[in-house]
Amino acid sequence: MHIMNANLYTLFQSRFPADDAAIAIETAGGRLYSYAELQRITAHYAGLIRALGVEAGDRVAVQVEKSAEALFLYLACLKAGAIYLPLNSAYQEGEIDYFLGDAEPKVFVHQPRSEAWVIPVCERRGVRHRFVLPAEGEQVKPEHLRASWHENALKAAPMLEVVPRADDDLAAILYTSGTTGRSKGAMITHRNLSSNAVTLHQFWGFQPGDVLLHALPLFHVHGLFVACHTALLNGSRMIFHAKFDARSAIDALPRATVFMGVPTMYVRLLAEPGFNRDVCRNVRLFVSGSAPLLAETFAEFLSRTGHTILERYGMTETGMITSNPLNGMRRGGTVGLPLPGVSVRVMNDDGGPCAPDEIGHLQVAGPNVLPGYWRLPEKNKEEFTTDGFFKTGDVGKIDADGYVSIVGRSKDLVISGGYNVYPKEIELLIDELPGVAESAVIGLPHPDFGEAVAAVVVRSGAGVAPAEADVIAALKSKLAAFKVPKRVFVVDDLPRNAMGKVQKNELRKQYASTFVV
Ligand code: MCA
Ligand code: AMP
Repeated sequence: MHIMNANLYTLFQSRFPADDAAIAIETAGGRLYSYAELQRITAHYAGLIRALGVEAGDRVAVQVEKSAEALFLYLACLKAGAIYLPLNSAYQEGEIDYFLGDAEPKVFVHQPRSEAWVIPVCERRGVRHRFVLPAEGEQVKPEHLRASWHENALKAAPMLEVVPRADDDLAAILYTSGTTGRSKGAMITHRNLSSNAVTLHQFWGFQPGDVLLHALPLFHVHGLFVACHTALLNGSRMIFHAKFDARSAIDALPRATVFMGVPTMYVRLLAEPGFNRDVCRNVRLFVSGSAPLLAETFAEFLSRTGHTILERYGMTETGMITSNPLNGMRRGGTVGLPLPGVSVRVMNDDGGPCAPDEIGHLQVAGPNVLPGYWRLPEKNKEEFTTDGFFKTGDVGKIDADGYVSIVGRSKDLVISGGYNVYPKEIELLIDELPGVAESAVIGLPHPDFGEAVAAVVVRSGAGVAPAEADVIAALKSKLAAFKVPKRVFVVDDLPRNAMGKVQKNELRKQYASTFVV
């Protein structure tokens, strides 16, 4: 009997262009990688993964800046049947230490600049193999050559076959912080990824000749899965910008047909006087997601460019859930309709279904939804309903036409520039600082990031009150910079309700105009 290989790489391979010279990636430095080269380098990378003794199901952790090679490393993990564990390049030692301890990867590929602390962390966590992969254009220093992922891989025998994987086998683990302050690994299967990729490719009408301007980071769902998967399934060229920069994006946009971004990127494009209809003349689709798109951004974009931004909604745990339609009505302020094959429902506090337009808890089921969290069986019970729906923690409604709107969150979460920040993780660190009795971390409206992180800190009775700059400096050494509060307010006490619970709503009101006028 012939059993289909459910490995996502097999799906990509079946869609790669027949023309070997077709370009897969164009970097900002002007380097072109053809689809043939993508496959050749990926095969070498997969060969090294195998040579290291990584077996199907073993984890490979990766914390590198965006580059074509970083994408090939992801593809090689798929091909070799390893579980890919991408980590934000901004994470600091303490954060990485936790992830390596929890996921127990066999291999860690990291950025050269963090070698000094990575070596002891890998030793402590029993990570057997360590390599470096520099950012695009970054020279490998001679002392790093021995540990260079790329150089070593090119010496390894290429892996030509694709390791067989079943639908439910894990392809990736992505850590998301939690309301307890402890990150949990979302286990993502080959089926989760392939079903969502095929759906989006079709739903967004990818067509021959599409070129994607890719300016998102490669270590989260939006940039790695949503953007790369649709482009790879289409055999498209991706113009890779290692970092989003509005002016560089404006220079590249005339050669692109599709752009995907977080709302901050749209706000920054609109802030450029040179951004206009002409720049967007060849673009057929602008997609926004990861955070709420403000109605004013949606409207200004339409008047400046003639384009209606297509807003969609998703989560690390579920991939994409809803999307405004390609051809039908794209309704600003909504995240569109459930994607084909994905079930979305709104439930009230008692667990019953909400009527149209009634606000409640959004829940989702479908082939895109994760099977559970890495080694956290109790979390799996909490986060799923008994009939198998995943509780998103988002609060919203569905109108009579089926359009979903998100109106809030039941989880204590701040989304800053498309990055999720869980207040609890930061509060735990602030509370350890000298002179601090307790703290509350909140999100405040911010013109660039949508929401920005701020902390309200209560001084302890006896001690010297901590200075704002000291709190920020202390956190910067422990946390990725995007999580560090942009402002810290020192107060005598926090507002509480009758039950003694801190009223963050009150704080949000009190400090609402911190970043906006
Ligand atoms: C950078 N900084 C930030 C953020 N980004 N602070 C708060 N929030 C942010 N998002 C800080 C840096 O730490 C630094 O601080 C200073 O701002 C300048 O940093 P720089 O690197 O120059 O910033 P940037 O390159 O301009 O970055 C802004 C950005 C970036 C382009 C909007 O944040 C970004 O790429 N966001 C996209 C995130 C994303 O891909 N999300 C998808 C997750 P300092 O000066 O103090 O060091 S997937 C997801 O959410 C689901 C599945 C979904 O639906 O998509
Ligand atoms: P993450 O855990 O980083 O994958 O972030 C997922 C969360 O981002 C969701 O639960 C939503 O709260 C939020 N999100 C994603 N897309 C949108 C959107 N279009 N509008 C509002 N919130 C969104």
